[in-house]
Amino acid sequence: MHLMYVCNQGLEYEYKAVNLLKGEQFSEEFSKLNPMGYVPALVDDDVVIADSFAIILYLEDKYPQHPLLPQDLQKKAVNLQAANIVSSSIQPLQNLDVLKYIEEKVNFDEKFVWVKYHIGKGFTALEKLLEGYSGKYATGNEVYLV
Ligand SMILES: N[C@@H](CCC(=O)N[C@@H](CS)C(=O)NCC(=O)O)C(=O)O
Repeated sequence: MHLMYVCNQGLEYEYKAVNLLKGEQFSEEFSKLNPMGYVPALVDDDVVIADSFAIILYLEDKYPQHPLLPQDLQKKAVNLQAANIVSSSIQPLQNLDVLKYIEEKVNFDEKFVWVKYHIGKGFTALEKLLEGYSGKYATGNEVYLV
């Protein structure tokens, strides 16, 4: 389902898109994979993982020949920190249910102010963090976790 994994790893996969605006994350089929109603989810035979960080760590362990975390400890920490900024301090604050809540409890326009503030804050922090590390990709010229 909404599997984000770098194609150059040579793994075969089937990609199934879930249209969030159509509410497909709440379908019976997807709810069985993730009752939280969030993408992505990975189905690997009988293994079902519905969290991007857990998916990446699973793939990291299963396919160690193409590490997604650098050996260098500082670079590894930067990757983990950047991933956590996105997954803890940006993404959850702009999910549809959060915006709907603000729209209903505060007002329609406040959700834009909210989203702009949190995305701006997160990306400003990311830019600072990645200064001095970025290359072709966020932390260098290799594809890593971020
Ligand atoms: N902790 C989860 C959260 C994933 C998440 O927030 N996904 C968003 C899209 S990137 C989502 O499914 N939103 C559905 C919604 O807003 O209803 C992860 O990192 O995989």
